Amino acid sequence: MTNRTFTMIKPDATEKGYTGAILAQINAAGFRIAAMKMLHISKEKAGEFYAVHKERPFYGELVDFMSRGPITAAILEKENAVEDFRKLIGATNPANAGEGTIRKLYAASVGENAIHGSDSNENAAIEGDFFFSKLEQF
Ligand code: 3AN
Repeated sequence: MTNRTFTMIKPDATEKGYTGAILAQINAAGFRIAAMKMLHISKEKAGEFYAVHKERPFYGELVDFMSRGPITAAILEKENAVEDFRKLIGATNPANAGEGTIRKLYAASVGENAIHGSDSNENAAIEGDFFFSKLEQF
């Protein structure tokens, strides 16, 4: 049982200047930032991160998008972090996301959907370790 999840504020939200507002909403929802960095990942690194989606038709588009510009990666801590964070960000397609969710407020489309949130405790740990060494996790 872990109380941590992993997130990335994606290039679309970064380009539009939403990083600060999104981080404020995450903090206001009760998440503690346990690790954070802003970085621009290569296509290779994006492809590795999303390797589980390799066979999906949108894989190439997803890799191009995620390596288009800077992202903010973070590990977040809260009780029931994975599930509560998925609720806070809303559905993958912003058209289906609930009122007040981060994707409803800041995402443009299913492809450019502003933010990532881990879908399980296991993936939260794998994804956090993908971006942060143990020395960078607090
Ligand atoms: P989520 O991020 O909500 O867990 P996943 O894991 O199904 O959604 O998809 C991973 C990422 O792939 C999404 N955040 C989105 O950027 C992209 N994606 C998912 N479905 C599509 C689609 N139909 N067309 C384009 N991109 C997609």
